[in-house]
Amino acid sequence: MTATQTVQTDVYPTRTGGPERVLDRPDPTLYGTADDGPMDAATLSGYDEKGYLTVDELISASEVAELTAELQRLSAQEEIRRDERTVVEAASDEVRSIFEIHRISDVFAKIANDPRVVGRAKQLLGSDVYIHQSRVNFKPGFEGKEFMWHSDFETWHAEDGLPNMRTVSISISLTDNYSYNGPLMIMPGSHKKYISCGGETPEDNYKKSLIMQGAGTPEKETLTQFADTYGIDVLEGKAGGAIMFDCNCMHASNGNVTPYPRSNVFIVFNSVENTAVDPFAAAAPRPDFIGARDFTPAG
Ligand code: 6CS
Ligand code: FE
Repeated sequence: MTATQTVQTDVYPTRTGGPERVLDRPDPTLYGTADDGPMDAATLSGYDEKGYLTVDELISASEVAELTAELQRLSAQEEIRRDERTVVEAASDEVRSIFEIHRISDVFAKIANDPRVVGRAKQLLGSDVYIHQSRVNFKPGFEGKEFMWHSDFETWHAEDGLPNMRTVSISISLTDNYSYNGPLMIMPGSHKKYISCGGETPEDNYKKSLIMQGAGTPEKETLTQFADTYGIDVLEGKAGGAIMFDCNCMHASNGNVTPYPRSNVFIVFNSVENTAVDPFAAAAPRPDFIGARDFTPAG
């Protein structure tokens, strides 16, 4: 270690090759107050307690239509399909996600930096924020695969080097989310406990984990304890609505065997007081289209 390199204490050890452990979360969930943005005290305390909040009609029907048209335009482009930032469904060869969507598309850059979005993220995190990751997720009808239960922070800590839990994701629905077409499921309150996972991070893990996560998925008995303790909320909602959820919520989504696609734009805001350092449990950081190294404030 060079003299200048500061030792970053690892508050959230994981994938250290030891057994899985459930740890307390020393970091707060909510960093701002009702005076710091558009959300009132009741909304904020609900977020603090459950780890998430919902916003009905965050964007208008015409904005949904504009984003959807942009999606269709992008996913039809051969160079987008070939781009390393595009993840294709293993089975159907359909586009599953496009990462860094706010850099690829001006239409998505606009919503990612919209005051209705950034203002809420700044209020929850109590500081300026930058975009750690953005992606648009398609869960195509009949083919959409599931996402197994996980904490996003566990990955962003282990593989992207986010030191503390001062990070919030927003998922803006571009299609109606029904109980049956693979909506987001969150265990309310689970964000207050941190599951330190066993195992170790494989080399270039992101090449597989973005299709089907392996390292960092908790054991079944831990997930059973969590489900029994916290329950499972299924986040149904109309297109144009949004869910904002803490980086450490235990969440998942089922597959989609219905004809109705489930598409959303997913943007991760990290506090500028919590910028990425070296990964805590990986040989090298993931590419910056997955974990940003540009900390320019959003908005
Ligand atoms: O690894 C990641 O960063 C991504 N993986 C999942 C399943 N959720 C969060 C994030 O987009
Ligand atoms: Fe996730």
